[in-house]
Amino acid sequence: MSRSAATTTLITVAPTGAETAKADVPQLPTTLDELVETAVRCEAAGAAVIHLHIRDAEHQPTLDAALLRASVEAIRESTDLVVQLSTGGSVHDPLEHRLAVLDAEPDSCSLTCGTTNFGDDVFLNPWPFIVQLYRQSIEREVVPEFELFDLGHVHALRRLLSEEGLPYGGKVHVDFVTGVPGGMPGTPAALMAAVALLPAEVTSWSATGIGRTHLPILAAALAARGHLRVGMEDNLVLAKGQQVQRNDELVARAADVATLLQRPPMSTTEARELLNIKRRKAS
Ligand code: KMH
Ligand code: ZN
Repeated sequence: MSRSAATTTLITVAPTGAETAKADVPQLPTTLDELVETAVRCEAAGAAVIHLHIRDAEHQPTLDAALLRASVEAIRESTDLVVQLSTGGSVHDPLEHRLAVLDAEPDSCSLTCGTTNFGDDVFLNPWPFIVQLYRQSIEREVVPEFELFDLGHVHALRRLLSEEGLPYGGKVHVDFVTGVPGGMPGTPAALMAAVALLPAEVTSWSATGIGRTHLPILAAALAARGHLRVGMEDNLVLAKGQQVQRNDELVARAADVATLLQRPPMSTTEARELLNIKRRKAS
């Protein structure tokens, strides 16, 4: 019998991000070999989607076109994970470089629905950029994941869908990124307020909490029939005094909690159906 999205959990792993320095956290996967090994381990632990930021030879965030393409291809060759490239990059990346990310032909891309304060920095997402990236994702047949850092972003998503129509594939998947200093707090109350405002077109949602908000948001999302994003982009601490050593530790814990709550991890095939991902890998 096939399982439904209501009885399973989509787990996305965000293994690297753009904010943590390799020098501070040497176990952060930054090289292509480390990323592939991480992807393989996380798939085995229950992840179905990988949200990818890449680093250059000096471990600095980069949107280098060749490296992006090589990373997508290498992960595709070694796993069946849905490969989602970040179009958020780092707060220092120019908008035109972020638009060019889709040239690497990922399965999915992140698409943040508004500008947000990001610690002491600003994560810039002006409306014309959002529309341009959205139109480009439709043209390139890439499924966007709408990243919402604040209640205003929920409303911007409503406007985007009503003015521009449905995304490629027709499914609307949202990820709430909570607990960023400058965005919505990582509390169950804030998450539930945001969920309540989602437009009717949304077909699935997941949530992540930055840092210490990670576990409360994981529990709240599962309780409210949402899906999960975990990973070292968002959280570097497994428990008090215990640093995360590998991303699959976070995936395995999320899978355990989800299974305990009778919603075990979704397979990659089920995730592809949920998100209506175009098959790009030669089978
Ligand atoms: N690194 C943040 C500035 C995304 O991946 O689309 C943006 C971010 C969102 O991580
Ligand atoms: Zn990201």
